[in-house]
Amino acid sequence: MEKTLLLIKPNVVTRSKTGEILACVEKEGFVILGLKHLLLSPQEARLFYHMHQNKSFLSELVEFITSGPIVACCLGRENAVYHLREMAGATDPRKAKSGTLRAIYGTDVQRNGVHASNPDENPLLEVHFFFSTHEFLS
Ligand code: 3AN
Repeated sequence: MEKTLLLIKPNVVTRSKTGEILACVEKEGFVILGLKHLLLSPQEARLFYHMHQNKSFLSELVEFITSGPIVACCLGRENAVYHLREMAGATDPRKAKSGTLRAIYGTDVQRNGVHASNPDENPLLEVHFFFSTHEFLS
């Protein structure tokens, strides 16, 4: 079973919509292999988003993702990385297809509700950023 990482961002968690998102992913055939509620430090957020270190929006992104609790979820299913990206929708919720998580729960390109691992950015490494091997089912 392929694994991927879903992050439910502060703008969703603080509105108590975490359960809705978890229900949506389970309905799409994902198995919740690991689940964690946490508050990232700015240092951890910069490490997680290291691929964006030269982007103009990095400081805003770090400020937002550390502004409140997030939920990290290791999800499994066949073609998990591809399917979760499809469910998440385009980075900018205003451009995301209707019915996608970002179209429903996002408000702008930064407060876009969820992170779904990018196939080019090593999804398993992202899972291990949040979970040690005894913290998720394989
Ligand atoms: P995705 O999450 O769809 O793979 P990336 O990897 O380009 O998109 O961006 C990572 C995160 O950085 C996005 N989820 C979003 O929160 C934030 N982001 C991307 N582009 C911008 C931007 N122009 N302004 C502010 N935040 C952005």
